[in-house]
Amino acid sequence: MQIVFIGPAGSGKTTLVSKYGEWLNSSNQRVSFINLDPGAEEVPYSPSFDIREFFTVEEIMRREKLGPNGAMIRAMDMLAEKSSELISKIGAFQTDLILVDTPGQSELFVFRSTGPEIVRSLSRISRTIIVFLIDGQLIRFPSDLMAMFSLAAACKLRLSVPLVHVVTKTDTLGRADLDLLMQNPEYLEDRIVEEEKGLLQEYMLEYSKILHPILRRQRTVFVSAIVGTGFEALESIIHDAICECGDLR
Ligand SMILES: Nc1nc2c(ncn2[C@@H]2O[C@H](COP(=O)(O)OP(=O)(O)OP(=O)(O)O)[C@@H](O)[C@H]2O)c(=O)[nH]1
Ligand SMILES: [Mg+2]
Repeated sequence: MQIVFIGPAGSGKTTLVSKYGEWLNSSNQRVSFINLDPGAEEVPYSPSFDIREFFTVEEIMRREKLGPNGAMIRAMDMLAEKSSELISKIGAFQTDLILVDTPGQSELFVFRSTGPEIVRSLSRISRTIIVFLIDGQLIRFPSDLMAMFSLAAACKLRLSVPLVHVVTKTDTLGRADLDLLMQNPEYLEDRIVEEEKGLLQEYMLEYSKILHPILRRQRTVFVSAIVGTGFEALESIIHDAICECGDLR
């Protein structure tokens, strides 16, 4: 099974890949790591495949005289050229689980063609699931919650494989309010009415009606990669989502 970690820049992908991988290893599951971020400086795990063996964003910037965004776009196109090599290598891995770390600028991976192509190819090898990371520190208002879950929904639509939500960095959060925002529609609506006005308030109330059934149907896991909490719940939600009889597809 391949687990692809995707989320906005700095949401904690690399740290979670590393710590969750260590945790799985310590419970006798054989894990391989893949780094698909050509912009990464260092990664805290030993990758079995690392895109930086082929190119890095820094090299591309120098060689092609591009800025960081242009170089990252170029890198995604070059990653697409390497995808058949990547897929055949992964096909030969002997491990139970493959954890895939993705680029910091997730929008370039998700919204250009490369990410969807790679995920499609991975899902032909074996079951593939997206873990979508939401940085808990960035959710303070209803609009933050809506924006983050909309991004997750866009990611699910683009990549067409099961996706689970994970709120990260929970060691830095008071969770109660976040739980209420996600699980209690009345609380979310009250906050919208208190904090927003006019057309935006109307829009958000409408939108919350769409979001809530989704949040209710799909559990969200809370983790702290640094402290190492929430890993059992993450494993269980991943298992539910890939299980054909699960209800999360
Ligand atoms: N407090 C806390 N900080 C965390 C946690 N996980 C990650 N961080 C911090 O968040 C920052 C970003 O973490 P990364 O793992 O590099 O995030 P990323 O999504 O891989 O970042 P990019 O690849 O640059 O997009 C680092 O400073 C981490 O130490 C966590 O569970 N708790
Ligand atoms: Mg990273």
